[in-house]
Amino acid sequence: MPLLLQGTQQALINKIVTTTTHILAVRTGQEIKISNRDPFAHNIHPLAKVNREWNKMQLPNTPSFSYAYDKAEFIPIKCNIHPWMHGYIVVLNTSHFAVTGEGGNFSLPDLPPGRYVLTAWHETFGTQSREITIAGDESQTIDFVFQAKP
Ligand SMILES: [Cu+2]
Repeated sequence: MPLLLQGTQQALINKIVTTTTHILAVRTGQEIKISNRDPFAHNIHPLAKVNREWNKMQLPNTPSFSYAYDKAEFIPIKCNIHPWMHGYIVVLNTSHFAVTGEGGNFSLPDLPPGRYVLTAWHETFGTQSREITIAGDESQTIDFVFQAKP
């Protein structure tokens, strides 16, 4: 089971393991709220290399705590107690990002006109980038195809 990560403005890491995504994307400096709703302890351990690495024991029925990362980084996160719990915190220098939903769809609403490098990242299949130009009020469909390795 993955570590459940979810969040919007105030991101929340919730360790009850019931959903499909285990990727949390935030901006640099954005607060990530980490809470334990399970009746047992976790040791939350983001494996940062560019940012500071830390781990923290979180007992049941204890208050949530918050953390923000200063630098952009793709940070694997695990629980030191439960080896099946893992996910990623993706810290980005841009506010234009999305985590794909079921079916792999994403949207980037309110992207101002301009030229962009659009990068798709998958934890197993790596990254693909494409230059796009957005003019005016248009909307574009961009498809990325990742090949599963045999
Ligand atoms: Cu755990």
